[in-house]
Amino acid sequence: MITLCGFAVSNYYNKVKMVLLEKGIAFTEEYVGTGAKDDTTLNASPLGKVPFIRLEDGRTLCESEVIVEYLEAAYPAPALVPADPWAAAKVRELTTFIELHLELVARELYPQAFFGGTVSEANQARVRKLLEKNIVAFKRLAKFAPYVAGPEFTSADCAAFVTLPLVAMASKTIYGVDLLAEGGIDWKPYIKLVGERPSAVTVSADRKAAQDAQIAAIKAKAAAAAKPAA
Ligand SMILES: N[C@@H](CCC(=O)N[C@@H](CS)C(=O)NCC(=O)O)C(=O)O
Repeated sequence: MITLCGFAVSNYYNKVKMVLLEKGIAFTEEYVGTGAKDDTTLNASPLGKVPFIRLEDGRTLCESEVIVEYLEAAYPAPALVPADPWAAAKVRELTTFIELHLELVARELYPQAFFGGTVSEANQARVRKLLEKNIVAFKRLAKFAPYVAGPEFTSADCAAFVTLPLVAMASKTIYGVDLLAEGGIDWKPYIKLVGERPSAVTVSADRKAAQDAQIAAIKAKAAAAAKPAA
């Protein structure tokens, strides 16, 4: 059985998990946090990023989109990428756009948007310019008809489902404006549609449970630190 390593709050982890669920592939999950220093983790994921997968014979693979492509090749049915090479490339083009030009740019905002850190005003301004430009470009490619690549649900939807709300939330928190919506991407009905799929329901419920547990742990730590020594 495949082991999916990482954690349920990670968007890239959740993209792969959604693909596994959509394809009905048997898998187990193993918690691996970021910043690992041990050889076993670094041999599997040399930058210590999640997710990565481990096969039963111990072979490992990192980089979420590479994992998705492996799963598509090894478990072709149900297909999440069209058989036609051009249509397949268009699906991959969208995933690349979503991850490279939206997520990776918005990620620079996460320390302040989600983790209580700060992002300098200069960086906020730089990221905003880039995001605005990239969102216009994404709008030219995305179909939302009703799925991001057209009438069929594809692996690009697994990327879009876990990414678009993050980009919207991060920009709303930092700039007070949901840059996706402002750029004319009506992402909420799309997320609602995809969110009704059993794979998405599972991913979202697991992510919420993991987020709630994280918040509870932070609160417990703060309460313990505030307690006067006996
Ligand atoms: N390109 C990688 C990105 C994975 C990634 O950035 N994962 C985050 C969690 S969502 C992570 O591991 N961050 C820790 C780090 O960058 O050191 C992929 O697609 O798997």
